[in-house]
Amino acid sequence: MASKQIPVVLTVIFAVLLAIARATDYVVGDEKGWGLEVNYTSWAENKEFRVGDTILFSYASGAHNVIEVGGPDFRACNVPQPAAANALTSGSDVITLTSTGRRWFLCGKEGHCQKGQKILIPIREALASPPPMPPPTNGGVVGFPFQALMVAVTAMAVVMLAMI
Ligand SMILES: *[C@@H]1O[C@H](CO)[C@@H](O)[C@H](O)[C@H]1NC(C)=O
Ligand SMILES: [Cu+2]
Repeated sequence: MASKQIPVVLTVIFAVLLAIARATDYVVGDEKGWGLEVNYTSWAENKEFRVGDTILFSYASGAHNVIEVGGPDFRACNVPQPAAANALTSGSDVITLTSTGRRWFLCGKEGHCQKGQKILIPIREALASPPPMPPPTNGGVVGFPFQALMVAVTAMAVVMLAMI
């Protein structure tokens, strides 16, 4: 193959990988789940939550719960009353991140928030157009995520520079 085609091929591969990686399903605390043994600040630290991603709070039902609060309640570990009305309690609670901004969650069980069972989720824009996205039908160019294309073009430029 002519060497001029290599950047194009790499770009296509890169763009496809990016499109596949659109939405992420996070398990809060990973295998330790939602409880008292995880530092959720450091768990969230290196993650990029984006619109369209989901977060799963996994715990033994009854042992904990999940309550979404505002920033001041989050910082003060204040559980809005009545707690039961606001709490998710299934033990397998999925939250879909539908818009950019910040969301705050804590456990409403006595003393748990104070022990660190709270998490701030900063949400950035989706990498691509909002999922679910119809699969490409005719050639795959129409409707292709704009941002993915931008990244791909940048990657192509980098590859071409490297080849000079
Ligand atoms: C949790 O992690 C954050 C960030 O890594 C750190 O600043 C904080 O001190 C930790 N908290 C505890 C209780 O260890
Ligand atoms: Cu708890």
